[in-house]
Parts: sequence; C-alpha cells; structure tokens
Amino acid sequence: MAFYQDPPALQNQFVADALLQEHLARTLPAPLLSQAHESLHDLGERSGGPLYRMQLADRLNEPRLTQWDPWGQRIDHIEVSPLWQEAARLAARFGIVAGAYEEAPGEHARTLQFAHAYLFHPSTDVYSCPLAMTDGAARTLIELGNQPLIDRAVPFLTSRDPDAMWTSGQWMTERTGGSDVGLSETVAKKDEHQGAGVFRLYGTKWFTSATTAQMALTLARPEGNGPGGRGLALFYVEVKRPDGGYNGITVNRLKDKLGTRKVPTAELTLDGTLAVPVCGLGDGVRNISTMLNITRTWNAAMSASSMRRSIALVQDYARRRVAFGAAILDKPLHQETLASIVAEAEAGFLLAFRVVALLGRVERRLATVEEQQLFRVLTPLAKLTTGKQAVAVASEALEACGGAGYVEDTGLPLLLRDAQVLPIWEGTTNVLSLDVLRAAQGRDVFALIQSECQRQLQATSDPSLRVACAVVEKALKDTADWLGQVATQPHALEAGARGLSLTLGRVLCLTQLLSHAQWCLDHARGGRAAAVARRFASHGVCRLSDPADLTSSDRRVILGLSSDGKSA
Ligand code: MFK
Repeated sequence: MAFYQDPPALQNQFVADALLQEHLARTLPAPLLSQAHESLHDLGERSGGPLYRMQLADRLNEPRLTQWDPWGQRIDHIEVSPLWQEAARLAARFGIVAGAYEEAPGEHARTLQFAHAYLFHPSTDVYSCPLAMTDGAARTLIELGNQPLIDRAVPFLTSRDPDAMWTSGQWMTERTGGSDVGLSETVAKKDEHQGAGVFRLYGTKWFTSATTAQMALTLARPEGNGPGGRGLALFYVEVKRPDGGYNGITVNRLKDKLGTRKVPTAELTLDGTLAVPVCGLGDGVRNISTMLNITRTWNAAMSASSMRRSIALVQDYARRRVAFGAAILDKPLHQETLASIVAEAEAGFLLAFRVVALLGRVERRLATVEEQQLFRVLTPLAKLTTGKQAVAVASEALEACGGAGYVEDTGLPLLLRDAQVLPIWEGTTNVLSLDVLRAAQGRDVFALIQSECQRQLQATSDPSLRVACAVVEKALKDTADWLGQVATQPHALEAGARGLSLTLGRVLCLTQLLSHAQWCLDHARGGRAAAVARRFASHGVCRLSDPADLTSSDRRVILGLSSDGKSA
C-alpha cells in the first residue's frame, strides 16, 4: 500500500503544556488556580481541537475591504474572516482582556489573563493584536485618569459580553515611520462648535492594525504646538459616528503584508475626525507609553505562545514521521535540535511571565520602587529577546518538518510568517535596545538586574545547576566590565546597545529557568526543567560586542561611509 504521512496533531494545549502547568502552580495561590482550572482546560481543549481545525480550514480567508456600495456611496466596509469573528466572541467570553481588570485575583489577575491569552493566541491567527491594543487603551485611560473617557469606554473595553465588548486601535505610525513617532504630521484643530475640548484631526495614519475597532488612541499635533513627541497630544477617537458612518475617516487600502494576514491593517485618512484629548495638549509620546508597555508585554507573551505552538506541532510530527528506520523523535540529532528550541521557548516564556507578574504588582500599587523600575526595563528586554527567539524557533520548526514545513496547506509556513512581525511591531530590536538605554537614564538598572539575578541564584542550590549558575555569574561580570569600558562613550554605547540588551535578556531568561528548575526539583516535578536550564546555558547568554569593534572605524569602512560620520 502506498505511504501517506500522518499530519501533526494537537492535544489539549493546557494539559499538554508542562511548563505552563508548573508555572501556574508555582506562582498562583492554589485556590485561585483551582477556580481558573476549568476555564484554562476548556480553552486548551478548544485551542488544540475545534479552533485549530477551524484555523486550518480558514487558511485562505482574508479580511475584505469594500470601499463603495452598488449606488456609489463610500462605505469602507471591512469584513474579517470567520475565524476572527469566532475569536472575537471567545475573547470576550473567556475574559482575555477583562480578566486583567477584575478585582478578585488581585496582583495575580495578570498571570491568569496572560495564561488564557497564551492558550488563545496561536489558534486565532493573531486576534491577540486587537486584544493587546484594547488592553493597552483601557489601562492608559485608567492611568491618565480622564474620568469621562474612563466612564465612556472602559466598561466596553473590559466587558465579557461578546455583544458589548469593544476593541481599540493604537494609531501611531504615519508615513514618516513607526520608530521616530515625534515626526508625526497629523494636525489637531479646535472645533468650538462641538464644545470645549473637542478637536478635529487631519492627517494620514499609515499602519493601523485591526481597523475594525470601535475606538482608537492616537497622536496628533495641536495647532501651534512645537515639534517632536512633546508637541504631540494623545487623543481618544470613536471610529464611527452614532449614525453608523465613519467619523471623518476613509480607509485607503488594506496592507498587503508578509504575515498576520488575518489582521485588517489599513492606511487611513483622517479628515475632520472628532477627537478628545486624553490628558492635556502635549507630551503625547509620554502619555501613550503606558499603552506601549502593555502591548510590548503582550508581544513577549505571544512570542512565547507562538514558540509553544511550533514545538507542539513538531514534537508530534517527529513521533509520527519515520525515516532511516525509526521515528525521527528517536534520532539523536533530531532530539538535539528539538531540545534546543524547547530550551529557547521555555526561557522566553519565563522571562515574559516575569514581566507579566511585575505588571500585576505595578497596577495593583503593590510594587516597590525597585519593582517599578524593573518592570520599566524588563518590558523592552523581554519584548526584544522573545521576538528574536520566536523567529528562530519558527524557522527551525519548519525545517524540522522538511518539505512539508514549506508547503502552505500544511498550515506550517504561517508559523514563520506570523512570527516575523514580533521583532518588528511595537518597536524593532534596535529601537527597543535604545529604549533600554532610555530606561537606564538616571537610574542604575544594571544594579537592579544584578540583584534580580543574584536573588534567584541564591535560591538555586541543586548541584546539577551549578554550571548554569556560573554562566549567569560570568555574564554579569562580563557585562559590568563591558559597561566600565563603554558606558562613558555615547557612540560606542549606542552601537553596542543591541548586544547589551540581548545579553541582559538572556541572562534574565537563564536565571528564571534556574529558579523554576529548583522549584520543580523541590516539588517533585522531576528534572525536566533542570535539563532545560542546562541546555539554555549551553547555548550561551553573552551577546556583547567587543568594545574594540564599537570604537573602531570598521563598521563605517564595511558600509563604505566616509570617516566624518556622514553617508558617502
Ligand atoms: C501579539 C502582540 C500584539 C501587539 C499588538 C500591536 C499592534 C500595534 C500596532 C502598532 O501600533 S505598532 C506601533 C508601535 N510603535 C512603537 O512602538 C513606537 C516605537 N518607537 C519608540 O518606542 C520610540 O522610542 C519613541 C516613539 C518612544 C521615541 O519618541 P520620542 O518622542 O523621541 O521619545 P522621548 O523624547 O525619548 O520620550 C518622551 C517621553 O516618553 C519621555 O518622558 P519625559 O517626557 O518624562 O522625559 C520618556 O521617558 C517617555 N517614554 C518613552 N518611551 C517610554 C517612556 N516612558 C515609559 N515607557 C516607555 N516605553
């Protein structure tokens, strides 16, 4: 009989995830975890079952923009895929935003919320994007304390009712680019006819994700304001008017992207869009930074989630795939490859969920000053570290499936295309490395990170983890030496910022793995986590550039640039 390969299959994604189970048992009070168990189990079942099957069947559906009705009216109607319609209902029902805002779980609300989001994300074609922005908008409105806007929007943004829940956009990027947001050209003009404090916005938003939202937070420059991010103000916009028409918005086109193809990302023209300032008429970049830190936390946790999906599929595939006389899961070289991506994925998970736990404490006003500062710097570190891991893991996962990983209707190439956005949106690796330097201004964040690591090393006593602990110690010492040589040379520090950030991110990953491994050993959970920690340590954590390279002219010579610092 002819041979046909079994496709990879998924089990209940909560039950099958040893790390998630261990982490929740380690960090949550037992009664809280037991209350949440049913919901996590249900979501894990859907994510590995009906939602995953629906995702495969929905593969070719994409959002459709209809700009005109048959009678010539401009309507700009966007229809999202059936999977996204289902995802919207489930997101509300499972409280994937709302959970973070409910009182009962206290500081643990964030861990529970992100555990749900982690299970939900990989079977819903990045519906996490509108959820991240919705969460960011709710938190930003609450933090900035604009009571009328809180009363108007937050109950909808944090609703568990699928018919009532709103999503929010985050409209920052313009044709001037997504990184240097201070260059934004959108202008805000007062509209006295609409009442005091009402503005109309005029400009183009170049990359607005999930444009089907009911509201957005956006930046615009009130007339007469100065340049840069300080001259921008943060505005609240409702996308539609009460009569159902757009609020001075036209959808020029949907973006034709490499991945996240279910996300209806659009170019918008704002032409007299009614908007209300959220918090004064300046400092827009500073005011939207709460939203950025929330969406960056989502990015890190969803990177971990997408890595977990890659691993679940390739491990199952390796059990079913026979080559050279055995299942490839029994082949030592294939085992090595899979063990290495598992180590990267689990490291990313623990770093992301450390940030999630800090966020929970910061929001509930339980965090010490050190924890607040740690949250500020760990957010970009976790986002940039996990974004890079997610692309590498997805690429390796496709390769582990051979040619099948390169064929669209297996659903596998999606893993790589959707991962590639993770190091790009919400700040590229370089922009976030510079954000780490920004977060370090005026405070010794390296000392904070050192004491975070030392605390965890002190709690790690098992002899099998000693070599991995020494890797952390050495990396911290190397980083201290590196900073000693480079910190006072601004150009060298900037040039070395990515290596510094990746090193700090990976050191933090390893310390999280070590304390998790120690907990597993102490709680009869076996030696799997310790083996993961040792494996990650063997990958190395130090990514620092040689200070001599950073100060030499080599990079300019390589790029053919003149020695005066200008492009040739
Ligand atoms: C699955 C996951 C889903 C994720 C969904 C994502 C979908 C969303 C789609 C998008 O919208 S993507 C667009 C996201 N855009 C970015 O992430 C912007 C990237 N660029 C940066 O982050 C730049 O660093 C930045 C725009 C912040 C630079 O702007 P400026 O005006 O040069 O900033 P400046 O002057 O250094 O800082 C202004 C103030 O903000 C300072 O405070 P002060 O006024 O008190 O001095 C900064 O300290 C503060 N600030 C900046 N970044 C901060 C921050 N504060 C806290 N946290 C931060 N991250």
